[in-house]
Order: sequence, then structure tokens, then C-alpha cells
Amino acid sequence: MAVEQFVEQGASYAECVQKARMKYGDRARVMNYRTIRIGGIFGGLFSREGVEITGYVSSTFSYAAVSGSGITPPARQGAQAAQPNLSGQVSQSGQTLDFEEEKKKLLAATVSAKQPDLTLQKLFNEVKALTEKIDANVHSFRGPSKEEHPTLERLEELFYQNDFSPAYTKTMLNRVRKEFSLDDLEDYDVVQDRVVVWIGETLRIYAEPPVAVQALPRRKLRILVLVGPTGVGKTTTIAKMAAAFGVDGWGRPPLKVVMITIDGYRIAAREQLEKYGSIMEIPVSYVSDEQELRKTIAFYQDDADLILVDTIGKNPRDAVELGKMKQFLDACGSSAEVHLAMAASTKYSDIREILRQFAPFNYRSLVITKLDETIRVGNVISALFADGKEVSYITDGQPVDKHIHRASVVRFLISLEGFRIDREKIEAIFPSAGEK
Ligand SMILES: Nc1nc2c(ncn2[C@@H]2O[C@H](COP(=O)(O)OP(=O)(O)OP(=O)(O)O)[C@@H](O)[C@H]2O)c(=O)[nH]1
Ligand SMILES: [Mg+2]
Repeated sequence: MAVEQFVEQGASYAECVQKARMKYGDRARVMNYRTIRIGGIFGGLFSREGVEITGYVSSTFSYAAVSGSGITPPARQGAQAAQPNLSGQVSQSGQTLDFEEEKKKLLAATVSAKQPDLTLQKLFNEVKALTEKIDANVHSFRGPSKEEHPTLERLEELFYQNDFSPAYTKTMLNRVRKEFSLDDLEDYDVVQDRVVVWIGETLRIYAEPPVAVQALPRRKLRILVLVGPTGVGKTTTIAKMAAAFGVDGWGRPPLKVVMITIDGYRIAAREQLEKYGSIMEIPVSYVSDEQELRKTIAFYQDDADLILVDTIGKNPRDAVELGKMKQFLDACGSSAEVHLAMAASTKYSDIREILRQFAPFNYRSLVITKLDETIRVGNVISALFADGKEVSYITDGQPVDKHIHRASVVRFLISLEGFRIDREKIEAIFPSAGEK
């Protein structure tokens, strides 16, 4: 009898399972899953990490569902190879029972199930035998020192779901192993509460320089330059900052803001900023070379509190273009704050690469854009941690009159999926950064 197989792709394991369940209902059996790249350009740049599940549709039997969904997540492909302590089980004889290998065999059997001799019953028997083998191994032979506590397994899965990097996950799990005894690990909620705080502690929030003090004879001009890859939302963010600082005031009297773009030669880009400028009654200047930029800044030196400089999106791989722009921006002076804009959905390895490519700009901090477009922030948190970078602002929507916020640890923590967040507690631990 032929076995109907399926392959589903999605942003998360849960989404794939949902798709499979929509199509096949409770008969869907997931055999394996792995991470894949979805979308992107130029051979994967800016693609997002996704999940692909492989399974089959059960038609003659059903085994007891052990989770609420009726589908139990199988171990992730490759997880054991990367972190043997997390999923490998050691038998009495000292041999590692290779669950991945067993599953692969089973999957291979499913895939080749078009052969007339492989019936679902045979498959069932194999699943049963494997289950018994695993049970026997787990219950009889796991020594306490070799055992990976279920709390650690649950946490590892959460880190994975939230897109944290393997290195970040490993660091956190090692800390859990070090700081909690086996007894303490029994209380999952206590452990996960502490892990949430540790995650928060890895975030570094940029402290804004003091606002211009109107009473001083001469205002201290703040120049904020936004650089970053193409299309991440730089121009929109500049307009949002202009609205926040220049119209709303962000909790203080509004500042005198000026927007400058060095993207004047692209008509659409000019019109984009001009439109925002005219609505907010905030001046917009276009400059085409360093001299013009220097002159424009000098012109507003005594009158403006904040100059926001929008730049042309650059392919981070184009070192020559980046070099030219860097030279151009030197006209802003050494006190100018350069911030690097990065879309929240950028995958971990690309974030690391972009951080490196834009390093010559000496950016002080990151602006994380489009937070509304992803439900996972582990990639960003892991990359910021790996490179010791700070985050200054976040944006989470297209309209410019809102959807920009000063970055806060709390904002990142409440974006975590699957972690129980005690907001009051984390707000007490991580108050807003404020000014320098
Ligand atoms: N969902 C969402 N979309 C955003 C956000 N910020 C910007 N966008 C959208 O992203 C798209 C690109 O925005 P731009 O501001 O033109 O991006 P840019 O970085 O200036 O682009 P280039 O100048 O071409 O490099 C637009 O459709 C914006 O509306 C955000 O926080 N959330
Ligand atoms: Mg732009």
C-alpha cells in the first residue's frame, strides 16, 4: 500500500505543522524537520531562516498523541551532531543510540514506500520498535550525569524557535547547567524566569546624548547619520525620528530638526523625504557632494538642535561604494553619531556580515527596523551580543507618525516567543536607559 508523504515549509515548526494539519488533519505524522533558507536575493542574501518538515499521512493506525497538538516535534536534523549532550542518549554498553540515524532510516523507508512490500503496518512496527528502544534506553540506562534535563531540552527548543544562534544558545544552556542543581532544574518556571533576565543582560542599550539645552548661549548640535543596506527603512526611520524629536518631542519640548539626504539624485527618494518634510514642516536639504554637506551643516549650525542625515542604501558587499560614502559622510564631523539600520528579519549570519562591512563607518549603535515583520528576535539579540553592539532605536510599522521607539531591553524581551514574561518584574530590573 502506498504511503502518502508530505513536505511543508514555513517560518516556524508550528507553522509547518499547522499547514500539514490543515491538509491532512490528525493523520499527519511528522518524521523530521530541518532549517532551510526562504526567499532572499543574490544567492540567499537577506533570506530568512525557515523550517521544512517531512512526514507522512497515517491511514490505518494512530498512536497516542503525546502533545496537545497530536504531533510531537521530532528532534531537529543535525541537532545531535552539533550538540551531542543535548539529545544523545548513552546506552549501558556505552554506545550512543543514534536517534537521528534511526529516524533517517525510517524516513527512507517512508520515502521508498511506493514499493509494494512496505505496508503501513510494517512502518508502524518499525516506529513501535524504535519507540521501545528509546524508552528502554531512557528509562533503564540514563545515568544522572549523562542525562539532559527536560528543562534544558525545553529551553533549547525555545532558543531554537526564537532564532537564537547556536553559540548564544550554548552559552545560555551552559550557564543554566552551571548555576542550577539538578533539583533546581525541576522548577522550569524559575529557571526560565532567570534565563529571560540573562537574555536581557546581554542587550546593550545606547544612551542618547543630552538634548540641546535651550538656555545655553550656543546650542549643542546633534548630528545623527543613518547608514545601512538597501531597503531596510532608513528614509522612513529618518522621517519617524524627525516626527518624534521635532513634532512630538518625545516627552520633551520639540527640537528644531533638519533633514538632509545625500540621496538627492534619486527622484523618488527626494520626493519621499520632501513629502514627510512638508507635512511636518521640517526643512529638507539635498546635498550631492562633501562640500555641500559641510556647507549645509554649517548653515544650520546655530539654529538647529538635531540634523538627521539620510543616506543611500548600499549593498554591504560593495566595499568601493561603501568607501566613497564613508568619505562623503566625513563632512559631518567626528562628533556625528552614525547609526546602522538593520531589518529585524535579517538572518543571523547576514547581520554579522553587515556589521562587519559597515564597520568603517564607526557606527555607534544599531537601529532595528521592521520589528513588526518578524515574531523572532533571537537572531538580532545573538548578533548584537556576539559583536558587543548597542541598539538605539527600533521601528515597528510603516506609518511615520508613530512606530519608532527608543530601544529597551523590555521591548526585546516581550517579543520573545514561548517564554513566560513577567513584565512588571523585568521593567523593574531593566528600567529605560535614559540619557547619558
Ligand atoms: N513593516 C514595516 N515596514 C517598514 C518599516 N520601516 C520602513 N518600512 C518600509 O520599508 C520600505 C523601504 O523603506 P525606505 O525607508 O524607503 O528604506 P530605505 O532603507 O531608505 O531604502 P533605500 O533608500 O532604497 O536603501 C518602505 O515600504 C517602508 O514603508 C517598519 O518599521 N515596518
Ligand atoms: Mg532611502
